[in-house]
Amino acid sequence: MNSQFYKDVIAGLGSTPKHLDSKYFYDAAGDKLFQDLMSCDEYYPTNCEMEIFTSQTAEICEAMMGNGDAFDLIELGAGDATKSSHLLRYLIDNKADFSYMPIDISDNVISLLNITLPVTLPGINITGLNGEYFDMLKKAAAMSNRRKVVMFLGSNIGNMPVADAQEFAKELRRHLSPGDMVFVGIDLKKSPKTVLAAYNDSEGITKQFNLNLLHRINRELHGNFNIDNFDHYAVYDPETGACRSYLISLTQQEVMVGDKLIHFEKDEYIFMEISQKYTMAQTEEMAIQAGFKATAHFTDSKNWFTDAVWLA
Ligand code: AVJ
Repeated sequence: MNSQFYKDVIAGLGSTPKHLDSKYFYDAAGDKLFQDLMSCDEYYPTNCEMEIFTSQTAEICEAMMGNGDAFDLIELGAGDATKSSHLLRYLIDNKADFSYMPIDISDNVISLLNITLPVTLPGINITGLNGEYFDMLKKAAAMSNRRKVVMFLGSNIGNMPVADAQEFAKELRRHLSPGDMVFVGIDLKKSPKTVLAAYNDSEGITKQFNLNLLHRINRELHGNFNIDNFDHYAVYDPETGACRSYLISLTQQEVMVGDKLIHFEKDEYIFMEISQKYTMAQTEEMAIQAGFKATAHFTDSKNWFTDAVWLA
């Protein structure tokens, strides 16, 4: 029990207030629940970004291809690559000289992509990398010195508080060279009710998605969480644009994780995840602060979501 997962869980549940890191949502069961979420109507971000990719495929891919020189198309947090598949297909059909390098924290995801993509997208040149974003970005850079286009889709950047996202953008810029490009999907501020419904869906998929992390701790870290003793609670603050989710302890209880005893008061919360929403102006400010030029952005017809092009 000295994995990073174990250390982070013990540190998070040992602090006041308690918190867990949402990057650990994605084991095989979590990947499946997230897929269910993506096909749920109330969870709008996927549909919005899908609309952008299907309605503006050529424009997006032309921006990526630039003057036509070879490039590495690196995707941070690739998931099942459903969304990027639209772009990949166009790039292959148009004889773009690129290799696709999906990076994901889930080894389940990466081994699946390595097997399925060559079948669904014949002719694709794929190298999947399983690990943390910047570790894998360094690995990718060591493998080739071609121009880099880094995709960071699905508002994954929203799972960081604003200051961390800004720091992340700066760090990303430091890993890139002039001419390299970032293509980043960002969820925009909109009706608070619409946002909240996406993170508090009526079918309870988001609830299962959050509770799965407790199941995962039970499975992998010898925990004994009684899942029924926790409820999901989501809030959206239209002022800051932060959507936050919590698990609430329904009783006073003791839980073991490995050999560590964790005490919960009744109504005590575990902070689980932030999904930050931005204004368009804020996204451009972030790009500039990080040393990028925000050269273009693509949006869906409702203006709920943007995919921005940031040039290094
Ligand atoms: C992983 C960023 C796409 O924050 O919207 C979905 C994860 N959490 N529902 C998001 C998530 C709860 C999701 N992303």
